Amino acid sequence: MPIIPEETVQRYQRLKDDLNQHNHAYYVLDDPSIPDSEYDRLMRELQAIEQDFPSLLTPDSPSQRVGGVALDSFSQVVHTVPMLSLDNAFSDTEMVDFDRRIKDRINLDSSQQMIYACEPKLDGAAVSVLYKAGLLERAATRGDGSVGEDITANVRTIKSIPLRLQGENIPDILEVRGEIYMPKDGFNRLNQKAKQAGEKAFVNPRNAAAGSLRQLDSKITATRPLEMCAYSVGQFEGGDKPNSHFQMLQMLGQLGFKINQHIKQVEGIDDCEDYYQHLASIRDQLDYDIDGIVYKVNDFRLQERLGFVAKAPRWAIARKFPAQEEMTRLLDVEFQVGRTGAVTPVARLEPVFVGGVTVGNATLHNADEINRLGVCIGDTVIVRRAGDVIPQIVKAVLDKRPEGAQPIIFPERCPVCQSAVKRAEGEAVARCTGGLFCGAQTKEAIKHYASRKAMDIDGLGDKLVDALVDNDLIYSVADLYDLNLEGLVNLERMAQKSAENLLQSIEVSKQTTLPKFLYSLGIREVGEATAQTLANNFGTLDAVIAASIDQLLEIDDVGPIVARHIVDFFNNPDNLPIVEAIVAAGVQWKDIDQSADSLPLKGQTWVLTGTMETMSRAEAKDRLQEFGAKVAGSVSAKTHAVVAGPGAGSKLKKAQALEIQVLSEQSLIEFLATL
Ligand code: D41
Repeated sequence: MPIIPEETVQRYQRLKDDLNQHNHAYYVLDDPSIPDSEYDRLMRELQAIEQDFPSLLTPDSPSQRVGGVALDSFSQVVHTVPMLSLDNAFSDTEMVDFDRRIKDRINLDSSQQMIYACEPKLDGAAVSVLYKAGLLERAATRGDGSVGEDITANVRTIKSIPLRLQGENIPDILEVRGEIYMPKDGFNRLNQKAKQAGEKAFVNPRNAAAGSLRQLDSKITATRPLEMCAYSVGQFEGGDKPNSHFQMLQMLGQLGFKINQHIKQVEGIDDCEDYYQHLASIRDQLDYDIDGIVYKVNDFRLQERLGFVAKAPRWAIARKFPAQEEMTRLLDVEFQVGRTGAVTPVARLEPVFVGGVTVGNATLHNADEINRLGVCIGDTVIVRRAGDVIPQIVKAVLDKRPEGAQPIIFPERCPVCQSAVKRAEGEAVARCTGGLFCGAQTKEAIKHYASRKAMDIDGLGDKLVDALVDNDLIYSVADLYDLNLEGLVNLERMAQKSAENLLQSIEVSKQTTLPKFLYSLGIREVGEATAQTLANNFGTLDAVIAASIDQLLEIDDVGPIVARHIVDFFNNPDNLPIVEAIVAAGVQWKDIDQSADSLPLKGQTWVLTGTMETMSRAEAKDRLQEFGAKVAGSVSAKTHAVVAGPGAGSKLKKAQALEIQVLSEQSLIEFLATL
């Protein structure tokens, strides 16, 4: 065995400690202590030492988180202290009953309040992680609560689980129980990659987490974005045990585990209800799925006195949220035509209560998605509605497929105008080729033109646009300016007053800005940000119309596809006369001064994250763009500055890691005032 120089041994120990600490700061505290590049450098140095002196290598080395040799099977693990299950409550009354049962058992009179620890119920997989003398020794799934599977190799790859406990007061034996879960953004990224590679996507983050833990090859687990939140302990020997659940969680936090941010101690059942309401209201903003709240009697002595029935403790309960996934039947599929001609399949469902509302429609996105799901009309399907996003079909339940289920056939002709439907090479979306000849596209173009972020024509809603087009009062946006009182009042359900108001709104909307006008035209791929960039770079409408592909490509953020769409739009013989008619009708804006001092932030990219408290996010964005800045949605090395408000998360983290300047909302306001 080679003799290892003493300074190498010391340097190795130091690197291990430092890397473990940086890891903890990054993955547990969400507060990186060094830039990624520096972390990588330290890791390479550690790996080089391990390469030269393999005898130094120990299982708690941060280099061991990449996974090792694949197993043939998982061995069984007997839980010395059984992993109990949780009783469920689905209503406030069941919660009141729970509280009363507890008070009765320990002879509290009804005026006295029980102290509960409240925590979100993460939707993942329950595991046990055992530490001996501070070192991670073994990890196991919950299994049936008595026997689970040994998943140590997989758990070692999860960066928010310490390989070695930190701090003082480390018990000789400590078995931590927690929930391993996959955060929503990691789940979305993983599924995006799977779809691109033509692989099967995961149905939801819980399945993805459980599936990742069941890999025999830990190198695969190492690539999955998993995290663990600790929620209780099993074995605990040789150390000072805290007196309450809440204190125990604090202790676990000090030992290096991730603890949920929202845990709270409350007094009495009414405060439990408030906690439930509060979490239900922020559920969609959390970056992980939760399916309810867990309430636990806080005091360990009281927990012991209450004991358990069957396999569930009497001192804890899970209050479930309304489910975000339900089964229902796919009755039919309709094809809708959007502003750009995109033909979107929409599923008509047997109405089902899911995610707190009754859902009758869900999007099926496109033909690829229909194929991927392999769904037929008549199938039983799982629908998911999380937050305010459009309900999705996540799966067809194949063993419930009825006889005679009909395959979904994507139309070859537009259901509105009968023009051919074509799908461009490499695109997922199929489009009607009818252009403004297609009534559906005309209607959508007018709705977009009138919308709030575009020309902002108050009172011109979707239904009214449909009626105006269906009654041949308008054929294009330019015709809006020829509308008159007689025509309007002849429409069904249009009162004199509403007609007058509409004409007034159209008049008011004529004063606009160049970026808003460019956005209103509904040129493909030209969203608000691109419209603003075009306006800032060209200054006038005529200059945008005259721009060549090459001139457009000189602008940051305008790629070949957008440039092509812009040139095509103004070359289309139908479009220019419409634009000219709009201008002739009196729509006007101020051209944009091209001189440098009017656009002091030109060339800079800014990112807004977290909550803005004084101005709205839209306002902050407008102001920055007015001064020529680009406002982007994600942080990269090219980002000039990040404005971070309360609740900022991964974007702020990334900015800090990249050493990009970060401003508070207040400093942004002060900065803008100096421009
Ligand atoms: O977040 C969770 N999924 C969670 C699960 C939690 N926060 N606390 C839990 N506490 C328990 C007891 C009270 C038995 C210690 C649990 C679970 N159990 C649990 N998870 C799966 C089965 C039981």
